Amino acid sequence: MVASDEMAWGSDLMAQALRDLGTDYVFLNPGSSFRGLHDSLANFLGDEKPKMALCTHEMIAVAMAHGYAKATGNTGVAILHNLVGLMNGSMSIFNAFCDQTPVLIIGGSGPADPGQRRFIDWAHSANAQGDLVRPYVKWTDEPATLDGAMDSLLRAARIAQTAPKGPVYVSLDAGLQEQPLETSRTTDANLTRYAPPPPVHPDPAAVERVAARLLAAEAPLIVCGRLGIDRRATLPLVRLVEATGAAYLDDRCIACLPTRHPQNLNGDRKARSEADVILALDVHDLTLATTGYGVGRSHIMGAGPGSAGAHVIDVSLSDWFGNSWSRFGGPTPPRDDQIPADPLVTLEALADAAERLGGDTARIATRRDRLAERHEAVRKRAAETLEKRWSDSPISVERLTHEVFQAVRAEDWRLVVRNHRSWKDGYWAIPGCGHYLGGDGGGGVGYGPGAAVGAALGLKGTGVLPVAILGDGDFMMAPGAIWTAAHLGVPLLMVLMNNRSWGNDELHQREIAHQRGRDASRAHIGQRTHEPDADLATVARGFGAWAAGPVADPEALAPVLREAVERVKEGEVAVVEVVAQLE
Ligand SMILES: Cc1ncc(C[n+]2csc(CCOP(=O)(O)OP(=O)(O)O)c2C)c(N)n1
Repeated sequence: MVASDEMAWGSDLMAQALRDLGTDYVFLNPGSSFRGLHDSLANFLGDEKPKMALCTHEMIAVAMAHGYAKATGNTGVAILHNLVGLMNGSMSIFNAFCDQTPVLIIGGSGPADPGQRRFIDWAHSANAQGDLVRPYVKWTDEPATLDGAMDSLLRAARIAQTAPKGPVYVSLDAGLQEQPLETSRTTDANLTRYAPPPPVHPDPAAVERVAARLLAAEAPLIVCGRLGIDRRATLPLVRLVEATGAAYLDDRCIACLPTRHPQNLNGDRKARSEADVILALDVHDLTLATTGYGVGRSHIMGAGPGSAGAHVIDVSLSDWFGNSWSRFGGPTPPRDDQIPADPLVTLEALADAAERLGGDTARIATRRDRLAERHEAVRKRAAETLEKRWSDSPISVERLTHEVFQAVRAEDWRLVVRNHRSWKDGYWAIPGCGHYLGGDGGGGVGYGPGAAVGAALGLKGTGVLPVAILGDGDFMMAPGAIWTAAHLGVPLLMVLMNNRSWGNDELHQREIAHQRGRDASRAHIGQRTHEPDADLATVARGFGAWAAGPVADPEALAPVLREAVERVKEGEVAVVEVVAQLE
């Protein structure tokens, strides 16, 4: 019998490689295709670095790795059982791909040797298992030897962290995992030599040109995207916005510039159409950022005026995004200038250049004053709407958004997930990049619970209070994430915006009924989760959370949220179910 702390099996070496790569957690649902690796994690590494985070569904496991990666900047690692686990996890892999998030998916597979297969291994093995997810990962491999597995893990980790980042898939053959090591092995501990490449710097001439163009513009607009999850971006973004006097908008599902900055025009419908120069920073769908999609084909080349009016500058690595399969990212966007370089480094260079060049300072000051008035007008409208809908029952989305912020504003909070369809601008004071971790990326519902718990796990022990605001539909697809949070003692405030409907799609049914002149009062059929009303607080409690609700009385909301925050500060996962309006 070999002592458990002695490296003796193929999977011991694989587990050691995961530790060497800096993996603190692996998110998994178990399966015999990685029972060797599972044993090595439990017995050889003692369930520490990495620690196993047991999940109730593979969709949740990958979403947790996704959220964890966004909260920490490290690669999230999930282990999925052969084909069936991979199938369950595939939608979340797609989300991580679209969200350009580094996630290492380890698959169990095989055994490749037919002589070692049980009946179920035949059914659960594909000749090329990675085919299932190849279109939406950056790389796949199915190494045939142990040396191959070591090289594959290193390569996968590097590719995942190379910008544009994304998920990678490596399946480790069960036979290799269970193979005894014939000679004593070590892993190469000097991992810095395998590090991803440093950021690509911009062409200085292009930086000068773009800064000058922004300064000379009549109505410049800056739109910032994925860069918004990186806290380091706040200061240079503020500097660039102020030096150029540009209007500012967040790209979809992100928050970058401080929301109270007077040039922040989120919520102002005209900001986009008025612009004569648009700088898009790390924006994946340039058409959406520059024109917004309307109904019709006006954004397709030759089909209408599109974004021809504005001079569009693209600062991103989008052309390097390895997307050979889908049209994710929108129609082929027209661009007048581009800087294909690291967005953060370029942003810093642009801020320096704009400050140095200066421009017409009086004109820029006037522009900033005008923007400040419009910024205040958006705030005023938000305050008026809140007042008007203050006592609504079910609780209005505005009041819900407002009350959650009031409950956490004194804490060092992070908004780890929010239901972006019903998010209302104007109620949260977001101090800048990194305070909201952005959306699901690919629009796959079921992301929220796992991503929130994964992010909160990444933030555990930092003193930060993680907050998630989820739709009831999103929650109902993956409520088991709560169990993992309770099991691992993950502090998290999760607010469920329960409109008792797959609201986004109920609205679609209303629209189509109107278009067709049909009865829109039937739009709720096949959409509402009523009769019976699901009691989500009880579900959360059943998974081990502290939970309150359903809260229907608007006056009861603030005290319940305050109590929930106290629970989170004591280290618990607290779920508050709120009965909310659809719009
Ligand atoms: C996996 C998946 N299934 C279905 C959809 C279609 N869809 C988009 S939003 C949505 C409703 C989500 O409901 P909920 O989370 O309650 O949010 P609400 O729209 O009510 O605010 C659905 C079903 C999707 N995007 N992804």
